[in-house]
Amino acid sequence: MRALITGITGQDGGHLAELLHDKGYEVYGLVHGQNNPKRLAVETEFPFVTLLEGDVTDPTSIVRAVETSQPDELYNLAAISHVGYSFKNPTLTAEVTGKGVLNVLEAVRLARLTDTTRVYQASTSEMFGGLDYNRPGRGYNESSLFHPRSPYGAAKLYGHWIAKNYRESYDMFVSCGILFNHEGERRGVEFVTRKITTAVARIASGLQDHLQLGDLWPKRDWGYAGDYVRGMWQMLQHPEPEDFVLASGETRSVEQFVEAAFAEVGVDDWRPFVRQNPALLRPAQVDILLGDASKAESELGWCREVDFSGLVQRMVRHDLWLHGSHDVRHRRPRSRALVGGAA
Ligand code: NAP
Ligand code: G4F
Repeated sequence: MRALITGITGQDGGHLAELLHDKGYEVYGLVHGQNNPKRLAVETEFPFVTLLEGDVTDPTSIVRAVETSQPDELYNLAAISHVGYSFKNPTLTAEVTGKGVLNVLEAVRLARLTDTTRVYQASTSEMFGGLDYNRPGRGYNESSLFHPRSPYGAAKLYGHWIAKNYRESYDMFVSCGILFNHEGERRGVEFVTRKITTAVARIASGLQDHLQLGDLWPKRDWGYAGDYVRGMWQMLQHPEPEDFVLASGETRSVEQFVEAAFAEVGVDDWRPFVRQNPALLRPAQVDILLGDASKAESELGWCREVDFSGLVQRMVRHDLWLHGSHDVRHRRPRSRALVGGAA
């Protein structure tokens, strides 16, 4: 089996490359930019991946990548994925995160692979928006109403609907995973969980004295990325292309994440180490996300293995190891992920 992953240099791209390689796939990955610093990290950590150059905003390059790799499965993970950044760069976000999906789907059609290539589209819980009027008690599921609250969410909603349109119009096997927040050792440090665990490790190691954050009250449904990429693969093994929610079914505030991360290094009174920076506030906020993954659990047999405390623990331990704490309790973690990314 051959798989092409767009977004190979991102968090999920790494986890998925590892999973598919372990399953015996020939793995291809798309890298964009003429001198992408993350390329070397992928080459070092995943030497088994064949890297192809291409940008989802450049249709020709995607057709070329699809024709070269002839994938049985195509995982479209490429995106501008940072919500805050999308407010500052809405046009670029629309091009990459929205129209990029169309370019990927068209590439499969132009390469005449609609009958053979199964496509996974990385949709998101950001499409729900977390408002009072559309919030179901048990959590958002595949039938819940969408109300995106950011240029990122709006671009993803276009990607979601064009993916469904290609499924219906051309009978393509295109499945959309509506994934709630998933984190881990490979998470970019621009996202709040990794920003927190990096800072906690550095504060504990005497390398930093405080952490600047935006809003502490928003709630997210946080899971572990390794569990979620397994769900992506399971969606493409399902007999029919459908949409599936992946979520933990629990929601916690940013403040609760901060508290749990500091507790890992024995700090109960974390407030002296945290300052709010108004520059980190967003023009519109998603107040609360909570997902209901019942469909994926019953139809795919998906379940998560890492719970919230396990997630926080492995991220803090990884960052303690990465940032040079000499405390013997901070053994090198089992993960092979070495790359934290730039601040
Ligand atoms: P990520 O770490 O931000 O990775 C995004 C990837 O997209 C990177 O490899 C990036 O490459 C690539 N990319 C950006 N612009 C591109 C372009 N013009 N052409 C080709 N590639 C481009 O995101 P992630 O956390 O792994 O998430 C994977 C996907 O799932 C994304 O689509 C994200 O929106 C979606 N999602 C994520 C979550 C989550 O909680 N992690 C939840 C729901 C949905 P460079 O880094 O080399 O620029
Ligand atoms: O970690 P975040 O940036 O993730 P967010 O906005 O929930 O988006 C992530 O999850 C989505 C799925 O729901 C994905 F589709 C998306 O690609 C991305 O992976 O922020 C989480 C919360 C927000 O409420 C944010 O305002 O943390 C708050 N926050 C507070 N201080 C901060 C910060 N977020 C960031 N990134 N940095 C801060 O300093």
